Amino acid sequence: MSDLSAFPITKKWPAKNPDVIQLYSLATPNGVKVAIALEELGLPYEVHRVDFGANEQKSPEFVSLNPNGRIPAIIDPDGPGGRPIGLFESGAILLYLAEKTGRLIPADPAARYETIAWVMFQMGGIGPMFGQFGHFHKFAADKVADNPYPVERYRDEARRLLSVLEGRLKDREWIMGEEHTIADITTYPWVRGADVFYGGREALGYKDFPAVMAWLERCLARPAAVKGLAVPADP
Ligand SMILES: N[C@@H](CCC(=O)N[C@@H](CS)C(=O)NCC(=O)O)C(=O)O
Repeated sequence: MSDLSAFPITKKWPAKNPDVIQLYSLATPNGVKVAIALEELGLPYEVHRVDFGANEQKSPEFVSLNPNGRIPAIIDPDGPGGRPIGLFESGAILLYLAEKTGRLIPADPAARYETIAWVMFQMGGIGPMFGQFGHFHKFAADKVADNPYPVERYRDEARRLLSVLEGRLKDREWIMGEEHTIADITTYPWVRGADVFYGGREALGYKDFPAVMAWLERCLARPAAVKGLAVPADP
């Protein structure tokens, strides 16, 4: 049986099965990415719910694994060299899982780097900009009620990013063409989330991006998406 006692996070969230990947998460756009990838790969994992209501993501135990105090994070007991590894940042975790299994990323080196570029496009663009849009459009709407600038700025940037994605997807099934990859898995929870969590479908003009909408439907129809989007389940 694997010994994860070197990871203080396991004191707060004990591992029932320390031989499988430990996932610390919530069903947010960044959190579900890892669950979806694990479901796509059929890798066994144990999920630990990190309660934002109790600010658990900022607890010393959580921060010992991710100094940035944000979900998702993982421990893989079977990391490089057979030794346990802890990881944070959803993009890094997706890349790790893809490289560990040789799946969800093309084997061809040029296509592999292109996939990483699209993962970075989400991590540095879609995630942060959609997140700020959602903040001002929904969560802090009362604070900016007499100043339209923050919503307009992030709405316009989110729409610009959607138009980049539209161009990429108008003649492709998946972001990398025929292969469903971590580029898709990192991106679609955000396109879905801007609608489901922020109610942004109208403001972002989703109807103007038909290729993105068709791709989103294809992504959401995958069995791994159906399962992963509900991990961890609400208490
Ligand atoms: N770049 C990070 C962002 C992670 C992130 O922002 N997670 C959010 C949930 S989607 C979070 O933990 N928020 C809680 C907080 O900020 O305290 C990643 O992709 O892993």
